[in-house]
Amino acid sequence: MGSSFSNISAFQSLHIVMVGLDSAGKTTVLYRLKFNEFVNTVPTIGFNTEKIRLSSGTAKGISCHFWDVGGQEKLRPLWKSYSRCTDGIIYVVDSVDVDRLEEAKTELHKVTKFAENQGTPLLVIANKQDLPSSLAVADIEKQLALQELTPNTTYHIQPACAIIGEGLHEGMDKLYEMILTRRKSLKQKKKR
Ligand code: G3D
Ligand code: MG
Repeated sequence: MGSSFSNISAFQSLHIVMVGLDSAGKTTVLYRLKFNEFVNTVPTIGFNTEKIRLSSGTAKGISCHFWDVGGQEKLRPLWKSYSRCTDGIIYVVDSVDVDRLEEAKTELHKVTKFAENQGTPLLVIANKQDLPSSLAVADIEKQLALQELTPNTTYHIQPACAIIGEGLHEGMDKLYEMILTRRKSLKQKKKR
């Protein structure tokens, strides 16, 4: 592991919450990362949680405690309590579900505006890129208005296909980098 990644111990777990509209592919992402294979999902009523040691990329060996919270409308009020004070937020978007992109945008902006989430690094997974009608990442970034998120939200948008796992480790590496950068700047602020 490179020196810039050496200040999170392999024994320390990062706390990551995964939210997004129902059927975006959150649970598929979770079990793909956990088992390195496709697991058939059923709609999540409540949440799933897994401790996963990342197996690839620059974040290899880093342990993450994931919370995958159901995305149906009646479950979304739960997102506030699950996302508060986490190390990172993953927001999964269905790149084909153009009709609900506006709804996805509204819900995402709500989550990043919670006081407890100020500054929490955000990984947006533009999922289902394997489907021919999937929107390009640049379009999704624009439609979700990611650049309008509060000024202190650092984000990365990652094209992915959770079914085969493509893009997931790249995305996790970016999230990990953003988490490290944030920790460093919080430490420096404390010293001042
Ligand atoms: P959720 O947890 O966000 O609600 P799920 O979503 O993980 O349950 O996935 C919802 C559906 O999307 C599932 O199909 C799942 O197989 C599918 N899916 C997830 N990721 C991808 C992907 O990258 N590409 C494609 N093509 N499909 C994906 P079903 O048929 O079980 O509803
Ligand atoms: Mg689910």
